Amino acid sequence: PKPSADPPATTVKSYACQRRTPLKHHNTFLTDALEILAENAEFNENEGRSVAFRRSASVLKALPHVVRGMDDLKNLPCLGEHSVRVIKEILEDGTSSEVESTRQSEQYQAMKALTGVFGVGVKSADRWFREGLRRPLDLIHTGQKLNLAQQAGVQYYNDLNRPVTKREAVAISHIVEKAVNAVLSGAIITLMGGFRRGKEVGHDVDFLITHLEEGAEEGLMPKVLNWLEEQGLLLYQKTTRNSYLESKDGPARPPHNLDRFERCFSIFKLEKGKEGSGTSLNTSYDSGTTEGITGTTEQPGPSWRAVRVDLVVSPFSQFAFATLGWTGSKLFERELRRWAGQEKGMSLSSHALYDSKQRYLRANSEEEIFAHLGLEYIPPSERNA
Ligand code: TTP
Ligand code: MN
Ligand code: MN
Ligand code: MN
Repeated sequence: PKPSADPPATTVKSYACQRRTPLKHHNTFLTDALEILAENAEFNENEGRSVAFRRSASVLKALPHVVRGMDDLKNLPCLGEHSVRVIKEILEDGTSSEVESTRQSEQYQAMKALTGVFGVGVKSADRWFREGLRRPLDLIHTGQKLNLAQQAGVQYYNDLNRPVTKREAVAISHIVEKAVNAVLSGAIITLMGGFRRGKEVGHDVDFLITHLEEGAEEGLMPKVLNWLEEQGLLLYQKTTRNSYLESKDGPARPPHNLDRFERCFSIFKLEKGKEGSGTSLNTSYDSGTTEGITGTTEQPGPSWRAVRVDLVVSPFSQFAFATLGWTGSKLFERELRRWAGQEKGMSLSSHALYDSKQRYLRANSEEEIFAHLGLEYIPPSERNA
């Protein structure tokens, strides 16, 4: 067959939430390169640039074929001049000099290593980089003041940078189910994030917890955490309000929601060799319970590993929005909100959807939210934008 003599009329829609993006696609050699540049732009706190590269990469992920030449880019949306230049270089030379020099650069490597520590954001990493720090261990050697999250991040650095397998995610699910059921019966626990989109590995495990009876979920998070703590299963935890609530451009919403939607960033202690057995609970630990990360010098050894877990509790009335908001990918979420705002004059968050007249639009399922937004339903496995 002639490759691109007669380019197929592949119409790619311009918002990621209008397209199907499978987990495995045909253009990793290009998207990996563009995503290095996106990541580097994030390290330089250039959000506009970062999003532009991520959007370009995402368009290529949605293509049903390998990009072999510049003709294949005809009629594709979102490809800015810079991205096109990078793609052209890779198609012609096999690599892009900009991508390679970024990859090799001291700043990129140090920022990657430092932001790879749980609890370390771009701002801290950049400050430390400018002070001459390069590796996570430099934080210890130079006696940097670290908050509790960062202390845990350093302590469990190796484990937290090792991918979490689906098998381990299932084992963690069993623990979370046991914990939740111990303090409230009839709660619904759903695996979110990358694993819901079909990923085989992840950097953490995300859960959304709700209850059919509105209000029954109130006060659940502290009880669950207490239970986990008592069992010695928590290495670190911090509960915060949902970050979407902090954003100034979020939708108007009833103030009582502010206190009802909780999120917990945590690190679980997962016993090895218990995955898939249905229970990972075993009280024969080498040391007692831990409080935060204080009072423990124990390191992940042969018997257990540390796993990042995100827990979110949502009232049932917001469950569909929370489900959509916590499934990802991050770009897909961002594009959904941009679509809602720019194309529909609506306002979408992981709590609610408001129309252009600030009227709340009820939804009991993700399908209903897509319908409100005038979008074709995209299943989780096709949201890997
Ligand atoms: P992550 O766990 O960061 O990413 P992921 O699960 O897609 O991939 P990984 O394998 O690396 O873990 O985020 C999961 C989803 O949660 C993501 O779509 C964004 C969403 N989310 C937040 O991160 N913060 C929030 O406050 C809300 C409401 C959602
Ligand atoms: Mn995740
Ligand atoms: Mn991630
Ligand atoms: Mn997460």
